Amino acid sequence: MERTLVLIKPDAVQRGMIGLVTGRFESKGLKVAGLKMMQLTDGLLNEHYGHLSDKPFFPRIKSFMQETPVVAMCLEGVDAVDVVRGLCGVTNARQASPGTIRGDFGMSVQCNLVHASDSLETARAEVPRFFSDAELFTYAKADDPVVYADDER
Ligand code: IDP
Ligand code: MG
Repeated sequence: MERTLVLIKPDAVQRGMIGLVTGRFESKGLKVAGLKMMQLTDGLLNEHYGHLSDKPFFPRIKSFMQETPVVAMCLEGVDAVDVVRGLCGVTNARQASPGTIRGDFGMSVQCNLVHASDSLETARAEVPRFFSDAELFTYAKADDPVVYADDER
């Protein structure tokens, strides 16, 4: 099982889509291992978006991500990193495929509703950046046996 980080961004919070976005992941069969609301700090965003620090839009994305609290979520499942990225769609929401969260609900590059870890290596850095061990839960879920075949888990 993999674990990956999702952030529900301020545009989705402002638009009342926390439940809708969370529901997409739950309906897919991903397990919520951690979930909380957070007001992101400059320090955390400098770390989280460090790979974009030389981009002209870096200050804008930092202030955008602080406009409201975000919802941070750790999702668990087989191939969870790729599955979650696929559910989100490509960065530019206007180009994201219908059926994805960004493709169905977004019109912007910046305001694209969700963040999702882009690789297993990134997820392994991002999950502990946002969640302590005590905030992550391992539990059996009633639908586990029907979400996967026995040899897939
Ligand atoms: P990703 O979220 O699809 O992984 P990244 O390239 O990691 O995309 O960029 C992080 C976030 O920065 C994007 O989700 C988007 O909100 C914002 N962003 C990326 N490129 C641009 C841009 O060209 N203009 C404005 N914002 C951007
Ligand atoms: Mg990214």
